[in-house]
Amino acid sequence: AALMDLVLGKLPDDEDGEEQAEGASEDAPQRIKVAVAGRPNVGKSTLINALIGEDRVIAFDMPGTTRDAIKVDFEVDGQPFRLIDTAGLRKKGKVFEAIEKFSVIKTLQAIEQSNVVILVLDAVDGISTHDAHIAGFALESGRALVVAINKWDGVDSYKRKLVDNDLETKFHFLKWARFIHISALKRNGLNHLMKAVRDAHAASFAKLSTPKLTRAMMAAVEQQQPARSGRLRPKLRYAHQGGMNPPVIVIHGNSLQAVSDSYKRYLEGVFRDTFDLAGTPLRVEFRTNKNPYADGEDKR
Ligand SMILES: Nc1nc2c(ncn2[C@@H]2O[C@H](COP(=O)(O)OP(=O)(O)OP(=O)(O)O)[C@@H](O)[C@H]2O)c(=O)[nH]1
Ligand SMILES: [Mg+2]
Repeated sequence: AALMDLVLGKLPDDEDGEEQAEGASEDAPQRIKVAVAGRPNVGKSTLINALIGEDRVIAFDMPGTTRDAIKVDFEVDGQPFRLIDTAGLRKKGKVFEAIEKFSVIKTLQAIEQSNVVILVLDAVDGISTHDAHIAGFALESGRALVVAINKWDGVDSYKRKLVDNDLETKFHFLKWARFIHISALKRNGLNHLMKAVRDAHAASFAKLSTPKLTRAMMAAVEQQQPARSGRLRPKLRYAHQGGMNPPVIVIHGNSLQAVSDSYKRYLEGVFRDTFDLAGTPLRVEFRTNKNPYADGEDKR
């Protein structure tokens, strides 16, 4: 969101108010909003046309073909989707850049307003650090993410290995995301892709009960205690869900400010495994009990 503020800083609010991110809403929205994002020319528009079975958006072998965020509604097996085609993002210095000035803003907005992002990569062109930056933005925005490695028809087995190795090094921070090899042109792998989108969406709107979360947390603590930090011994008491899309898990207790980042990551991993939260970012937050009588450990 920081990047979004940076980009939007000097610009008028031009979007329709209807399109709010639904992170705070009680239930998953009926229609799954999917932003299709990636570098210019990777095949985003081709993918959308392949999914809907019509040539509804313009695809062309020229970077910068799509200038605006275009919405297309369609259904798969009775599940309504809204696909949002976006302009390809380039990276220049610390900010994103598109062929046209306003395209980048529309693209970043489309990501923020979606429930799931399909990040399209180009196997023929190879995996670049720009791809990882776009993934990083999706991650920061909290959206569920599926990575589509497109143009798989255009690479031989040698290049396929190179691409997969590259993905492991450049996308190691996305271990929880699904990676699907597709050919938008030949319409291969599209069922797999949409299944992954539905799973990621379900995970990002998962309902996690307080007793189940607390039980999982207790089991994690039993397995491995949080380390003492100076005179502070963190005490984890219970956990509840603080939000969806992405799921937020709030842990209550004492001296939680002393919990290390690595222990926090350990807890995230436990929650991911326990509740099958593949495909979505996950946030674990700590809330320390302010009651001085309940906080005896700190006083001594
Ligand atoms: N071999 C191969 N070519 C593809 C595939 N998908 C797309 N292409 C080609 O890649 C080129 C770019 O496709 P687009 O769909 O316009 O790409 P885009 O990501 O929408 O590009 P921008 O709108 O400029 O950001 C076109 O020539 C497509 O035919 C694929 O699966 N295999
Ligand atoms: Mg396009």
